[in-house]
Amino acid sequence: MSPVPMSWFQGRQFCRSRDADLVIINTEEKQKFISSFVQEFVWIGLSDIEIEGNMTWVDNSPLNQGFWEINEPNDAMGNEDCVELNPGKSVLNNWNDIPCLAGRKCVCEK
Ligand SMILES: [Ca+2]
Ligand SMILES: [Ca+2]
Repeated sequence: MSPVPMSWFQGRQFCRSRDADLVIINTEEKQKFISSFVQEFVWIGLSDIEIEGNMTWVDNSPLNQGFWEINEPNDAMGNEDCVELNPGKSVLNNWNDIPCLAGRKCVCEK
């Protein structure tokens, strides 16, 4: 995890400079695992920066199973393209799309 909050883009750079990338969560097991140790809002490696409404992982794989909060992703104000995980919400429904320039710590994975 990064020690301080940063934008999604900076978070990606932070991870990549460590020979890693933002975390990809493609199973329920992994979702539970990440949610179990994270204690604040964090970035995960999911966004619809490229094509609005088309959520993709940082390795360009498509999103198969999402663990969204209720009524998310909502692209609020047409300006929410990056995804945070909020450990305060229920484990299988804790993702939200928010503005990519918001400050969040990030979870990296090798
Ligand atoms: Ca969006
Ligand atoms: Ca949202």
